[in-house]
Amino acid sequence: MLTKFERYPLTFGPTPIEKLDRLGKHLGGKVEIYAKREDCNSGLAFGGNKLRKLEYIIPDAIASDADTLVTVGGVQSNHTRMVAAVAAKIGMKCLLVQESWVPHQDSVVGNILLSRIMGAEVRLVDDNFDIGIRRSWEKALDEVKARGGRPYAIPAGASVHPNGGLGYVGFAEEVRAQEKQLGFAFDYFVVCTVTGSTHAGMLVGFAKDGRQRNVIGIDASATPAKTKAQVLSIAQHTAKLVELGTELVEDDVVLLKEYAYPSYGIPSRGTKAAIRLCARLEGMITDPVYEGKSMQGVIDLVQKGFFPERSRLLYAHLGGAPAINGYGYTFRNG
Ligand code: 5PA
Repeated sequence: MLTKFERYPLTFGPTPIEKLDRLGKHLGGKVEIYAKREDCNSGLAFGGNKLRKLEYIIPDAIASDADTLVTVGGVQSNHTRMVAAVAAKIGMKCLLVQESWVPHQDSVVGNILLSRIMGAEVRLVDDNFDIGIRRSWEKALDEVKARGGRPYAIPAGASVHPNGGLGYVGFAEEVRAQEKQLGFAFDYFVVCTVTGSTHAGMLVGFAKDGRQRNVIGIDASATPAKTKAQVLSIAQHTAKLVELGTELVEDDVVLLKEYAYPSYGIPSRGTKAAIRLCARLEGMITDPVYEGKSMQGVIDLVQKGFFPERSRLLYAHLGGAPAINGYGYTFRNG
């Protein structure tokens, strides 16, 4: 589906699929749980989902003769850390706008620390969480121009960029190839959703064999209406780009909003319990902002019998572990 698009390789190649046997047994053994380890996808600053997206964006940045990548996220944004790493790797400058999406966040450890070490210019801005186009980011783009630079604009999460959905179309194609080797097909895919292009790309990729409604999005934005609308619009745009040939509709976007409480970036007691359980049974680290919430979703849905017996589900582990350093106090007793 992606052969006509230029790709700048930033990842190691197909990511491994690992069976989470102890977690599956602990939850009753009625379903099989697997994880696709997108968190181990690259040597660039601990990797994660943004690299798949950036692989289809960077060719345009290079062609546009830009010299500075400019993007935006919260203080502990994984996305901004990934853009800083890519800028270093391709020899561009990097300006990161880090907004106050989460209250009381530690701004000297975790992702922001890594971005600073990689030489990005980090700008702290006192604006609250929103997945839309940010004024602070537009201002930063203007400033780079005013000082004679050539900015390249990457929106939050690389999502509403015209090519933002392509990377996760590739994820679905990769899974299809791995299913052939494994000798079975997955019944469900679980994905954490915030700015939307990860989920949207998967919808387009899995729509190819009619499985788009088997993609279960777990909202971590706590603004689910906005996130759902953004997933749908990115999916529809991406479907046109890849000439999918089928129209994606609102009902194709399955987005569960039950696990995002109390708010974006704040882990609930259930999220913290999920992080601990997964770490203690599988040695797999999930974070309090994203993957801990989607893991909480997996655990709760399995326990509730949401998935029919003998289902095989594939949890997309999208990265994000460095952010846990910003939550040291929360886990001070383990
Ligand atoms: C993020 C996003 P989407 O934004 O594509 O929906 O992906 C959600 C997601 N898991 C899931 C991890 C580890 C993520 O980092 N992160 C954002 C960031 O600024 O880091 C874009 C919000």
